[in-house]
Amino acid sequence: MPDPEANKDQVYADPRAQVAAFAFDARVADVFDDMIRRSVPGYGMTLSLLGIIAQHYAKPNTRIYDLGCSLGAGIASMGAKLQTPEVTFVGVDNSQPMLDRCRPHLADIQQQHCLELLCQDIQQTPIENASIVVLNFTLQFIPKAERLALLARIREGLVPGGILVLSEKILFDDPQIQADLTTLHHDFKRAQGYSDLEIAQKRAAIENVLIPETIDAHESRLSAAGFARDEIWLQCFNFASFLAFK
Ligand code: GEK
Repeated sequence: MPDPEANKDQVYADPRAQVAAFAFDARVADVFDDMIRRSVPGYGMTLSLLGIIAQHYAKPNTRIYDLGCSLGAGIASMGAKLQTPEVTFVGVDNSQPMLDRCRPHLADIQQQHCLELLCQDIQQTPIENASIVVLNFTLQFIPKAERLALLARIREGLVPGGILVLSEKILFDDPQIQADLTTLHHDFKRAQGYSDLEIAQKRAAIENVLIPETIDAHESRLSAAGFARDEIWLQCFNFASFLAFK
């Protein structure tokens, strides 16, 4: 009988003498779906609405990129909604353990759509003929100084009318709001069953790995990258998703 706890995130459940920097290794990949659902408020909603967004913006004979695709949840959501068979999904992630587990998750999607899965740094991925590019909680892992060049290449690779969906953990300029929304995020995690120890150790592990920025910083960069306009279409506490238009 399958162990119901097998895919439950317990990575930070036991006390560690030293907390190493967070990595998308096999242990994380095994439990990643549970980890992100219980860690990112609004994650499920972001995914299901991504399907609706894709229905509206996907164009025949174009490519749809999911950069930092992890287990393929974004492609699964978009692919299930799209009646347009003439699109090619391109999922990219530089974690081999993630990609190894991604392909079987996308078996159904592959029956209906072309699918390419690439194990590479998204900074090296050529973006071509794209109607939709998704960066669902991935830009935050790219060094800050390299984010503009990536966004400019994405904009360049979009067809007219193409969009970028950019979801990120965000910071706030006002220290009181920053403190309150961090507390609410931790309250959310506690309500999902994480202990104070798990929350503290994960926070220490991810601190210098996931670098969030303010909404203003994101919007200024999207504009500098050449996007004509953008809007936040979903925000849950300190997590937000932007739609940016070529
Ligand atoms: C989802 N979008 O389920 N190149 C390629 N992949 C990278 C890079 C890079 N430079 N840096 C990080 N990654 C997914 C969730 S998770 C978000 C995305 C999170 C990959 C990394 O291996 C991981 O799979 C993903 O980006 C980030 O909707 O864990 O908060």
